[in-house]
Amino acid sequence: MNRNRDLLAHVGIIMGSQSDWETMQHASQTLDQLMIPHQTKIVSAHRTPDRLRQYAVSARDAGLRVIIAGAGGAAHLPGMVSAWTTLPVLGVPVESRALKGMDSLLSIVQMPGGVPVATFAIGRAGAINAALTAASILSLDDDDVRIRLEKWRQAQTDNVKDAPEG
Ligand code: RP5
Repeated sequence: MNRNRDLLAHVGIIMGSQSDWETMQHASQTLDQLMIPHQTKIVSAHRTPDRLRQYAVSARDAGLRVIIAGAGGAAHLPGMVSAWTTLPVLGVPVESRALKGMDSLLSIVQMPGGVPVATFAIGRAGAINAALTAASILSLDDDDVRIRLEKWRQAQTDNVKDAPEG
């Protein structure tokens, strides 16, 4: 609902390929639940390097406050975005077919000192948690976001059953 309203977006979700959307849609859905305006774009470190640079260097002036970057395999997207911006970059390793996302995870997490990427779990859990962390960052100076985030977490707690069914 709040997706791709670029002028209002506080969070940018980028991914290396259309094939990453299956995973990254969970970040977008989580931000939707929290009513946080965000934009989604395909930006590839390898296939569209100029688009990557342009996106990263203009992100802060465009109003973005956090970037969530998902990629798989030789997952250089989050690190290269961080090389071009001082905004917080949250990296989501997408599960690859060949190596089940271990390649993505290690590519994203092993950044050299001085160029940070906050790295999350492989796949859906990582995408959700990156969105929740983006919300947490925004909540530092936005009480409306803080309240919606607290309600989201409380609803999650309330939905845990006492015992398994079936
Ligand atoms: C990476 O290569 C993308 O992030 C994607 O996870 C992976 C495979 O891309 P496709 O070949 O499916 O486009 O750059």
